[in-house]
Amino acid sequence: MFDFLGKLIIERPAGIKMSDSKNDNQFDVVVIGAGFAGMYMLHKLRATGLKVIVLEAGSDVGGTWYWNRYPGARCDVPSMEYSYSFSSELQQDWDWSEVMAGQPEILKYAEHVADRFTLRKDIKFDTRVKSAHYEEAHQNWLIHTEDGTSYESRYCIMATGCLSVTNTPEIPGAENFDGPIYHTGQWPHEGVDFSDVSVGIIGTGSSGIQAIPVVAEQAKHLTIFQRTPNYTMPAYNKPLTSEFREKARANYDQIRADQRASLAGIVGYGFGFGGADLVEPTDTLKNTTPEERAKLVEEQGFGAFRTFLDVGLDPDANEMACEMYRQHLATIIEDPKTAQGLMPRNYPIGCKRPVIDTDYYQTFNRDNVTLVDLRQGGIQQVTSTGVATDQGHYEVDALIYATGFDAMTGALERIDIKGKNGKSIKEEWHAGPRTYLGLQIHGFPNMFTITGPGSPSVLSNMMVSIEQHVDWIADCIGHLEDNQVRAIEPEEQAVNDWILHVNEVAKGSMFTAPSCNSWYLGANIPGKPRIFMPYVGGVGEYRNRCDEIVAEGYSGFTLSK
Ligand code: N01
Repeated sequence: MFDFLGKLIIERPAGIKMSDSKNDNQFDVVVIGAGFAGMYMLHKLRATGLKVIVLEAGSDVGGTWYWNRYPGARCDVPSMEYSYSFSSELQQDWDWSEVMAGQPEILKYAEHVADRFTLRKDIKFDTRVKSAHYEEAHQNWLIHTEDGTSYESRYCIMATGCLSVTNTPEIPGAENFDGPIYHTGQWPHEGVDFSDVSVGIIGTGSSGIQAIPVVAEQAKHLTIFQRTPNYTMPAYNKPLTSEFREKARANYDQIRADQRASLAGIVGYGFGFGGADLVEPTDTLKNTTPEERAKLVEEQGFGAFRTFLDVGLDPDANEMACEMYRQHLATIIEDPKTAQGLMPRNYPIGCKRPVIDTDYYQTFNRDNVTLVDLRQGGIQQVTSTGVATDQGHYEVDALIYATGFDAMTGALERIDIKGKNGKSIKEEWHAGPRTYLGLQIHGFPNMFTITGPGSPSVLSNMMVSIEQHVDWIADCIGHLEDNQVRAIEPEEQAVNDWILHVNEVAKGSMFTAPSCNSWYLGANIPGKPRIFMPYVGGVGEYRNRCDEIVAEGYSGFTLSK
């Protein structure tokens, strides 16, 4: 166990300034969260000689991979790309077993990193942060945890994750249900045995779509309550050969460089759709005839429209692609009514987060699976024995909520964060999140948000975006320390300009189409302001802008001595 009152003294590289002497609860930096962001932040800051602690609500490292242990949980980014690049030895040593790794393997990787870099000794687990208040008089952050401890720190770094606060809709009667209710995002660590159990699952986003095939294999019966069908593509996951791993490892420098310069932080090195390389779409779907489109669907299935550039830009071309999608779907599902029920309609492909699945649609051909298309009649209430809908009552013994997260802002707003003049983050963000670069908030000096709203974040391979932010923040703190600067915060005008830019680049994309309701827009949480939160301009462009800002002497930031 981590000995919190014990020694936090670490070896300081020669030439690096020692922090002032401090008592046990005074730090240079408090990092909140020990997922991949918090872990790397700790490793990086240690090298600067500052006194750092990480506070983590869970009992171990891993963040999203620690909590999301539902059956079928898997990453949809190739594992050799969804991994740290900061240590060449680490990336040469670690063997990924599959193209897209499952949750247990990714958690093992996080644990390995924690062991390898002895991270746990500076992480206080089972510690949930309740509040973080900026004390203007001392230019410090005062951080309180639920166990009643207070920490004082010059810098406060939020590594709280973008999809870490679960969304549990208040469905009337849920408290009267006789069986257990699970949430995919807070899955029991000991696992759940669904043998001989009739299970109901609410939600068909990435989590539901991953869990459904695996639960169906085990359960007596699985009833799927689907409000909005999703567009989902097969993952074509498979074991990695040692030849492939070796080849990728030999090319890691190039792969990492290409990731950093790309749009989404993914190169797709050898892992593209159906085993083919990823392609840059260039063709125009609107120039094709119905016969040509039908042929494409017959030959390429769900991949039929992947080479067409206008699908992402032109609503009419997008609707053609949606129709091609539905045509192929109809050929997979045996029961025509179920096929109709699974067909997404009235919103574009590319509005919601793309879903990658394993045997999702095939699952609906099983005898023990029932689809309840809630578009034909919604949920009225949960009863003691099941779920009552406008289409009738469905008996289930156990319920799974695969109902997602209060994304991007949820984890930050759940903490009582107050900046200058006692202004809360909730007040500052009452009309939606306002940041400069997704890294800092005006009026909250020395607080940083890793992969915060306004950065590429959830639109990218999170590992690439996490590493970029951590490196930027560590360099920034190093600059402040070297130049005896006491505080940094963005100018209000810089925030306004950045938000304008974030909205500008998202305009015209399918993400912000009027018919689109996604968690990117906050549309899944009642009362949440409808604002497109991540930065769509791409990780390469974004990185360049962040670097330019540093080269311009931190333009848009106020640095005070
Ligand atoms: O959550 P979601 P998720 N009654 O919000 C439904 C990442 N992730 O956990 O669409 C009935 O996407 C809701 O219906 P609707 C990934 O970024 C990644 O699945 O609002 N239904 C929807 O179907 C992903 O996008 C991986 O109409 C209700 C579902 O619940 C993000 O996490 C794996 C309802 C929620 O879908 C979130 O995915 C898993 C209600 N009252 C997650 N309330 C990979 O790496 C909500 N729903 C592969």
